[in-house]
This record gives sequence, structure tokens and C-alpha cells, in this order.
Amino acid sequence: MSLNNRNISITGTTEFSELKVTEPSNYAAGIKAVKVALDHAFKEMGVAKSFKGLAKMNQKEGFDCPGCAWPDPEKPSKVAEYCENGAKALAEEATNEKVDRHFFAKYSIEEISQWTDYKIGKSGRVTEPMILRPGKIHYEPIEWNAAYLEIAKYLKNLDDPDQAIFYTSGRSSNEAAFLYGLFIRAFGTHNMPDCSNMCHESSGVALGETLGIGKGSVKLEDFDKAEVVLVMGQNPGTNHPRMLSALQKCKENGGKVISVNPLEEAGLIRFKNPQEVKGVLQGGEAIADIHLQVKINQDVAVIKYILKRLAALDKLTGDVFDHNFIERYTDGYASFLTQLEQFEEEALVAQSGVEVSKLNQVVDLLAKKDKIIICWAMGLTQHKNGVENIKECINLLLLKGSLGKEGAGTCPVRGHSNVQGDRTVGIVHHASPAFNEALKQEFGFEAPIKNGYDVVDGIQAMHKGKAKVFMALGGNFVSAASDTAYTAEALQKCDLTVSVSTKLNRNHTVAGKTSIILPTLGRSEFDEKEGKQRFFTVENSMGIVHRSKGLLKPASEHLKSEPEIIGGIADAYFEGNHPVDWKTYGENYEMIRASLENVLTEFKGIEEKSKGSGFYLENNVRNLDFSMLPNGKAQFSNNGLPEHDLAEDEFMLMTMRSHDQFNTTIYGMNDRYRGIYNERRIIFINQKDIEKFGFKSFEVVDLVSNYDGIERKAENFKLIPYNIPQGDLGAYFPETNILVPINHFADKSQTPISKSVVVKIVKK
Ligand SMILES: Nc1nc2c(c(=O)[nH]1)N[C@H]1C(S)=C(S)[C@@H](COP(=O)(O)OP(=O)(O)OC[C@H]3O[C@@H](n4cnc5c(=O)[nH]c(N)nc54)[C@H](O)[C@@H]3O)O[C@H]1N2
Ligand SMILES: Nc1nc2c(c(=O)[nH]1)N[C@H]1C(S)=C(S)[C@@H](COP(=O)(O)OP(=O)(O)OC[C@H]3O[C@@H](n4cnc5c(=O)[nH]c(N)nc54)[C@H](O)[C@@H]3O)O[C@H]1N2
Ligand SMILES: [Mo]
Repeated sequence: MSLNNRNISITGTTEFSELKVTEPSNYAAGIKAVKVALDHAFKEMGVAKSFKGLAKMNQKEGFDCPGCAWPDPEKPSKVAEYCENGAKALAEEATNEKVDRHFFAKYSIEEISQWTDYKIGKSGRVTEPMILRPGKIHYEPIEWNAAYLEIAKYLKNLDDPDQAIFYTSGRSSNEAAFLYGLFIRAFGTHNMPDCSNMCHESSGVALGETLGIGKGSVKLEDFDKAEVVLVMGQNPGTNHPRMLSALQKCKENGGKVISVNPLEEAGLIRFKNPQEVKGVLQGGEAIADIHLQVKINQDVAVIKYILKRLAALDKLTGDVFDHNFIERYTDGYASFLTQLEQFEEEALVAQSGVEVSKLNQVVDLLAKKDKIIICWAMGLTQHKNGVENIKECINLLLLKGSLGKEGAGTCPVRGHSNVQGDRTVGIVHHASPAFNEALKQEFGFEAPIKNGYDVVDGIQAMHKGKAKVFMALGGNFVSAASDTAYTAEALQKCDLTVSVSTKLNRNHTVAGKTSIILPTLGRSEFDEKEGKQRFFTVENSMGIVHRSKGLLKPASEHLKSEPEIIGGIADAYFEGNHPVDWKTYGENYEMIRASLENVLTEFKGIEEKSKGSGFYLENNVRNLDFSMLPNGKAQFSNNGLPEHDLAEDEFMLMTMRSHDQFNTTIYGMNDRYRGIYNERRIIFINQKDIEKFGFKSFEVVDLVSNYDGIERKAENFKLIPYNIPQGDLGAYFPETNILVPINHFADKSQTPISKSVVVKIVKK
């Protein structure tokens, strides 16, 4: 694509490597996982650094794993508490490869953009601030202060603060995110798109409307006591491997696990815990007792059927639903039952694609139990009806009284390691009068009262020229967001794009007229000021706030921490004319925390309480306090079934993660558990569909989506016969993001429909 006089590829090469396919694995983890973890670590970091880093990951006096947000066990672990993919996340951050001024002098962004995401990422850590001047294709070095002044110049030149957009990816600490949000509000906007908008926003909206808090309610120990855990639309063996230990414990205590997924993911079949003898020498633990192979986006049909059967049983016995709970704590039961009656059982079963006998097994199980946990992730959130998918899960929990008690509750399994914390401390595009008032009390300035852009609105604003400066605190916006071609144009139209990054990524090539990269410390790295080590805090998926302290030697002596960078930009912008002393705040995390606890009282005592295992933030669901909701009650909801009306030759595509990637960071080319090696440009398809349409296994095809008359094409994929429902397809993102239309997203949460994209397969 040629914009700004630069010829940039938005996908990189679409050539194939050497695909090898085997049978999918029927277990996750085991000794093989330890070997693969160490192979990655040794290759990227060398042996000594690997052992030093891995020994301190997720330990009390160590650093939080830069991978997912699954919590640490309460009891300190003697052995290292990490998983294969946590080790890869660390290896990726602590790599010895460097991207410095010589690298950028050698490679233009035009050339880098031709590479695969894998190759771009493997180039390594950015070591000094770099600037790309208008019309140029090579980044050049720039001093830190000059970079701050340049950014301030662009911000001052805007006609209106709403012409700037400030993105956050969920790896930033609470301290960095709080300071960033503070600066953005002081600057005068709520344009704070966040990776959550593409991730668990549907969960936040659904949970907020039904239970009064946008977070989950379970604690880790609830898994020990749960009688049933439903794992819906989530692949824990790859994306939250440490969750498998929690499921294993649940099973050992007699609990049952049900998986609801179009694929039978390895981690849900069997788990070989590498930290236990039986996991290493014997077969490990079987995990899912029942697997419901739902068709893509038919989860509401599954739950509706189950609820209909349970309601019929309850009519007979009166003790299947928790009527005391319903009476005391909920609103909308009668209306919910009336709506439920309108659905036909047979139609629900047909629509779900699941065998009725399996559904009935789940009905029998749930009828007698009330300690139920529902876990979910992107398989539920990234659809047009993402919010309703989750509300239907809440209906089940409300009927069974499975909230506010041991072994029961909601468990949206978060993605990035501090995505939940970033939200808690103020990275939100909605204006909050209470938060604004608290900021005024603490800092003496008025924050804007207007809502800002989320990811989708932000991209459209840039595309229309309404926003001209884009800054990202972490992430890889162009590859993560939907509609790659449109998003790339939007970014390239900006006068200035700024990325605060650890590693090189595609977003640096899809640059605005001017582009700046500010290299920052990773969380595994030693962070000090005048000889004193600094720590920061994070919040995990279950609302525990705790410290994280890096220990590895930073990738370069020129790196700055995220708060220092935000403080530097704010200081250059305000030039001392603001009640906040930005530079001092940026350097002094204790001061940030002292202000944080004044603004958000649930953080009171954070300086001390964040030690060791940390402390739980408030959670109204745990105390069954629904006073913030209509009538002071938790809310039932009436949800419909999604309508897709696919033509004969159309498929439903889910875009998901391989076992060797962290979002847009590609660790390697394998998807070991699914039996795919050495290739990412593949499509999982049912064998019957291959035959029905006269394709051949491994045939090379293109994928085309057509929304509102606009055709989008992703080229060169190999068809892989796989155990997936007929009519459904699976493929990896970011390669397939080019197919996801910008203007199709979940109602209310605006999360792109990355898990239900209607596509056709086009022969070459
Ligand atoms: N190693 C590693 N860890 C990660 C990440 C990573 O990329 N790599 N990413 C992190 C982030 S940001 C996030 S948000 C999480 C993501 O964690 P997941 O949500 O587990 O990630 P996905 O690969 O998108 O997997 C979605 C799962 O949902 C299933 N699915 C798809 N559509 C449907 C549907 O309609 N219904 C149902 N029931 N299931 C469906 C897919 O088959 C797949 O198993 O992981 C976090 N942890
Ligand atoms: N089609 C499709 N699209 C999706 C999804 C999907 O399932 N399908 N999933 C969506 C989801 S759930 C999410 S969360 C988004 C993810 O969207 P993002 O968060 O924007 O993407 P990441 O790939 O996680 O970002 C990786 C980059 O972050 C930088 N980085 C890493 N660590 C740090 C750090 O500590 N500090 C700073 N400043 N930078 C750092 C590195 O430069 C790295 O290249 O993608 C979304 N996009
Ligand atoms: Mo995510």
C-alpha cells in the first residue's frame, strides 16, 4: 500500500514454509512442554539468563509473568511457577537480539514490512528512541528529550484534544496506566481505546449490566470446591496453561469439567502436570468429562436448551433452581421464564449442532449441583451477540444460585497480564463523573466530561481525518485490530504515530507521516532510580493486586520505564504549567501509588498490602450486594439466538491463536497440540466439507469475506482436514484480520466479530 510516499506491505509475504501435519495431541503439557519451553528460552536468552529469569517468574519476590493474567497459587511454590507459554513469553521479552540504529540504517520500513510477523518479532528489542521523518523510509535515532518535545509539538498543534488518540495494551503496570490516564485527561480527552475493546469488553458490559461489576467473581480456591466447571470458548492448554492445574484440583476433589467448544482442544482432554510424578511418568489427568462440540456462535442455543430442560425438571420437583436466591437477589425471573418457553427444544438442539444425548448429560449433572463456575474467553466475546452470550451464562448461574458462595461464580479468563488492572485504574473511554471528581480533589484539575473513542471508533476517526495523532502504550495496533487494510490507512493518515514498545512489530512500519518509537523496559528487567530498585503493581484475572519486580539486565542502557516516558511527554507538553509535577510522578512510583489510593479508595494501603500474595480488590458479587442495579437486584436477561443465514457456499470462520504465539507476537511456527508444524497459513475444515465442495486436503485457496458489498481477501492458505463442525472454519490471527470488517462488531461492546466471520473459500 502506498501512502506517505512509502510502499508498505500490511501482511508481509504470503509464501509458504514447510508444512508438516500430524494427528492432534490428546494431552497438554507433560515433559515435552518443559523441553519446548527450555528450547525457546535457551535460544533467545542463553542458558544462564534463562535459569535466572525462570526461577523468579511468578514467585513472591519476583516478577509477574508477561504472559496471561491467571493468578498465582496462594502458597508460595518451591518449584518455578510457570508454564511452557509463560517461558516463551519471557524468552521473547528477554531475547538477546537487538534492534538499534544500525538495524534501522540497514533495513527500511518498506523492506521490514515485507517480512512475516514472525521474522519482524524475532528481530528483537528496540534499544534507543527512533524517529521516522516525513517522506523517509528509514528510522533515525533521536534523543529522549528531543522525542518528547517533538510529540508535545504535535499535540499542541491540534485544534482540539479529541484529535489525539491514546491506545493501551494490557501489559502496562497499574502505575503506568494510572499516570497515562491522568495525562490523557489533563490533556483533555477520553480517547482511550484499549486492547480490552477487542477482547473482554463484551464480558465487562454483560457483567456490569447483570451483576454490577465488569469483572469475574471467583477466587482460585473456588476451583478446589466447585462441583461443575464449564469452560466455554476458551483454549486453556495454550492460552492459560496454569489454569489446567486448577481444573486438575477440581477433578481430584470430585468436580466435573464440561467443555463447550467447536474444537476438542488438547488441554481439555488430558493434562500431564509436569510438576508431578504422575504427570511425567503416567498418563496424567483426564480433564473434560463432557465435551459439547458446539457450532461456532451457537452457545446461546446450547445454554437455552439446558435451561429449558432444567426449568421443566424444576416444575416437577421445585428444587432444581434456587428459589430462595432468585427471590432474594434477582430481578426478571418471570419474564425470563416466559421468553424461555418460546424456544423449541428440537430447534435449539439442531441449531447448536451438539448431540442431544450429550446435552442431556449436562442437564442431569447441573440439575443436582449448585457449586458451578463458568469460565469463558474469546470464543464467547468476539461475536455480534458477544454480550448476550455472556448474559445467557449469567442466567444459568442466577437460576442455580451459583454466586456469592464457595466453589461458584463467574470467571472471564483475562488475556494480557494486566489488562484488568489497566481498566481498574482508569484506562476507560467512558467519562465517569465520580472518577473525575476524585481526580479534581487529588490533583486540582477538571477532566473532560465527554466520552472518547474506543478501538473501532478511534480507527474510523483517524480514517476520516478527525484524529491526527495516535499514541500506543504497548501493543501492535495495526495487526491486532480488525480490517487490517482499513486500519493501516487510518494510521498512515495520521500526522504522528508514537509507539512505546519493547519489541519491533508491524505497527512500526505502518507509520504516520512522522513516527516515533520509544523503547521501554520489559517487566522482567531491573528497574532502578539512583541505585534504588523500583517495583510496580498489577491486578490478575481474579482481582488480586500484587507487586512485580524485574531482575534481568535491561536490553539496553537507553531504555526508560513506562511511567518515566509518560512523565517525560507530559512534562514537555505542559512545560510546568499544570498542577501535576509530571516528571517527579514519572520517576517516583510511590507517589503514583499514594495518589492512586486517594483517587480509588479500594487501593488504600497498597504500598504495604501489595507485598507477598497481595490483596483482593472489592467485588460486590462476592458479598451478593447488587445495590447499584435496578431494584437493587441482579438482572436476568432475555437473549435471542443469533441469525446468520449462510448461503450454501459460505462458512463461519473463527480467527484464533496457535500454540506458538502471544497475540501478534509469533513465538514459533508450530501449533503442536493441533498437529500443525512449520506453517501458519492454514485453514481447519471438516473432511466432509472438503469432499462436498470438491477440494483436496492441503489445497491452496484464498478466503474472501463480503460485507456490505465490500470484498476482503486473505490469500494463500492450505486446507487442513480437522475435527471441526461442518460449515465452520478455523484459522490464525493476525493473518486473517484482513477479512474482519471494521463496521461489524458486538452490540453494546463494539468488539470486532473475530470469531464469526462469514467467508467463502476461493480456489486458486
Ligand atoms: N500463549 C498465549 N497465551 C495467551 C494469549 C496468546 O496469544 N498466547 N493471548 C492472551 C489474550 S490477550 C487472551 S484474550 C486470551 C485468549 O484466550 P482464548 O480465548 O483461549 O484464545 P483463542 O485462541 O482466541 O481461543 C478461543 C477458543 O474459543 C473457541 N471458539 C471459537 N469460537 C467459538 C464459539 O463460537 N463458541 C465456543 N464455545 N467456542 C469458540 C476456539 O475453538 C478456541 O478454543 O489468552 C491470553 N493468553
Ligand atoms: N482476528 C483476531 N484479532 C484479534 C484477536 C482475535 O482473537 N482474533 N484477539 C484480540 C485480543 S483478545 C487482544 S487482547 C488484542 C491484542 O492486541 P495488542 O495488545 O495490541 O497486541 P499484542 O500482540 O499483545 O502486542 C504486542 C506488542 O506489545 C509490545 N510489548 C510487549 N510487552 C510490552 C511492555 O511491557 N510494554 C510495552 N510498552 N510494550 C510491550 C511489543 O512491542 C509487542 O510487539 O488483539 C485482538 N485481535
Ligand atoms: Mo485479549
